[in-house]
Amino acid sequence: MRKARSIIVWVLIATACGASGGASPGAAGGGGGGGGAGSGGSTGASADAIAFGGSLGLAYSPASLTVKVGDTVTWQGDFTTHPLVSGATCGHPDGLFATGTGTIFSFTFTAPGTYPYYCDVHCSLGMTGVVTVE
Ligand SMILES: [Cu+2]
Repeated sequence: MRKARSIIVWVLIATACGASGGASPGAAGGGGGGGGAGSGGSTGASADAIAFGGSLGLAYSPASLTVKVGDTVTWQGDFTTHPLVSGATCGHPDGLFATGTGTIFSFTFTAPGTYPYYCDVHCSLGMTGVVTVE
C-alpha cells in the first residue's frame, strides 16, 4: 500500500526533527469497554478529512472527528502557516506525528484511543483538535 509507505516517511521526518523529549506513547489507553458491535455498515476508504486555516480561521473543521481503527485521516491546509503536531498540550508534541510544510498530510490510526493535536503556531489561540479512534 502506498499510504503506509508515505506514513513511514513522515514518521522518519518527524523523528528527525528532534523533539526527543521523553514522549512516551500510550497515554491513550483507557476505557476499552468492549461491546462495539454492529456500528454501521459502510466500510472501506472513508473520506476522513479535516480542513483548517484559510476561511476557517484558526480552527480545524471538524475539530473533533471520530473514526475507526485502521482509518486514515487526511488534513488539508497550509502547514507552513499552521504546522500540525500531535499532542495534548501546547508546546509538548507527543511524537506520534508532525507535519513539515506542504498542504496535505495523512495518518492511519491503528489503535483505539484519543489523539489530540494542535497547530504549533496557534495552539495557545485555541487551534486544537482531536481524533477519537474506536
Ligand atoms: Cu495555526
